[in-house]
Formats: sequence, C-alpha cells, structure tokens
Amino acid sequence: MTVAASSGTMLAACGVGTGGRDTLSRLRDEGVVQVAFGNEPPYAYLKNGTELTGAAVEVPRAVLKKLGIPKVEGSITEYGAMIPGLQAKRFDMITAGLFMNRERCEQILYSGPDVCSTEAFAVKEGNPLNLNSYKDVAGDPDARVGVPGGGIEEGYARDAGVSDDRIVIIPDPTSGIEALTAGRIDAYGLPTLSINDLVEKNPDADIEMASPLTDVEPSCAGAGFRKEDEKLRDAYDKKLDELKESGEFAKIVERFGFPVEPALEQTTQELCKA
Ligand code: 6CS
Repeated sequence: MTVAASSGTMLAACGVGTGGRDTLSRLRDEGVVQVAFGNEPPYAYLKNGTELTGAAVEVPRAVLKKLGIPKVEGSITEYGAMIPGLQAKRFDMITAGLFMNRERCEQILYSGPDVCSTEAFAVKEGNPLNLNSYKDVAGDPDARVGVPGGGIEEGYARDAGVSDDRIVIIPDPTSGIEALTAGRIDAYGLPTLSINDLVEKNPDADIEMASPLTDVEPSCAGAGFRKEDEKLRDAYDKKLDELKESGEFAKIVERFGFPVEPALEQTTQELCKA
C-alpha cells in the first residue's frame, strides 16, 4: 500500500514510469518522489498515522527540495523487500535508514551517510539470559531472537551462528515488543535509537535495552538509488554535502537523537566495505 505522507491523502499504489527521461529529470518534472520506508521511529515513520517523517526522511526531504523536488510520498515496505522493490521501480528511492554493507552496495547506489548507529536488543527486565550480543544468542540453545525480515539484524544473527529455528522474523516494532512480552522471543534486535524509542513508549512492559551489542560494529545508512540512477545520486550528494557544510544536516539528525560526527567523518566507500 502506498500512503502519501506529505499531502496526507491516500494514493493508489503506483509504480514509476520514465517517459524516456532520466529519473532526476522525471522527478523534477513531476515534483514528487516515491520512497520506501520501514515505519520505524526515529528513522522513517508515519507520525499520527499520516505524516511521513524521521531522520532518514527529513534529510532526503531537505536535499530533494534543493533539487527542485518538493514532495515525498512513501510506501511502508519490509526491509528485505526494499532493494527488490527499488530495482522493480515500485519506488524511486529508499529513505529508511537502510544500513550500508558490501552486499547491499553491490545491488544499489548509496548516497553519503546520513543516520549512524550502534545496535541493541530489547530484553525482559534484568536481561535474565544475559544477552548482549548475537553471539550470546547463538551460545544459548534456548534463546530466540526477533529481527526484521531482510533487515541487517537478520544477517547479524545468522553470521553469529544462531540457528534458523531460533531466528523469529518480526514484521514491525510493535509486534516485536508483543513477541518479547509474550515470551515468544528473548531478545528483539534493532538499531539502538529504535529500541530506545520502543522501551520509552512501553513503560509498563517490563522490558529494557541492552546496548551497544558487543559483536556488531556501528554503521551508517544513506539514501538508496537504482544502479542506473548515478546522475540522481550524484546530484543528491552534492546537495547533501551543502546541507552538511551549512549545519542544517546536524540540526535535522540531532532533532531525532542521531549523532552528527560519524556521518561527517565516514564515506560511503568505507561503509560499503563492512
Ligand atoms: O538497515 C537495516 O536493515 C535496518 N535499518 C533500520 C533503520 N532498522 C532495522 C533494519 O534491519
């Protein structure tokens, strides 16, 4: 389902045609960009059910405005479906906080880094199984971890050796907390600010955050583009650099609790080697 987040009206699900123009020209002509997002505060989410916002959306929104593309309309998409959906032209960009890694950088183009984070678990109060890493989950035959489908956390769990039967795919953050409190999982893995948001919003759920996970390096995300849209990505990055130099970038990401320096000090090339 595609929801228009800036105009506040529902839109029929739509693909994106080209009419022979490159994507940057088409977006400028149309004045609107279709994006994929995961509905996960504070990255990219629908505030009050209709207003698309979050650090991973507001940075692109500010950049796209400078490119002459004022409207951003979003599709709630599972992380594992974002790259295939982008390649199938169901949307023009990914603005979800999709962290960079070697595998993803082989499939899409990334902008410069925007949101950077460590990883965390939501666990039962007191962390009874003492789970502070994906390796801890792998080492406890009774421990089950919930992760977003196709999310980077699913990869972390598998790489740490957690058996498939102990990896539970979680469709959205609310379901993750429900699974944890119901005892269907023992840890729910997301980036730190997402877990922090969930713990703060569920004060009566007897849960807490374990962060940073000791076996996961901090990473950064960026806006995602199709491989053939290098002209759009390069134009985007030029304006993103201006946003970073002016201090506007810092104001946007700090408003959502994200650090600034990691996104200024690292490059897409470095982050794509992870
Ligand atoms: O990059 C990813 O796959 C992860 N990014 C976010 C913002 N949340 C979870 C997801 O797995």
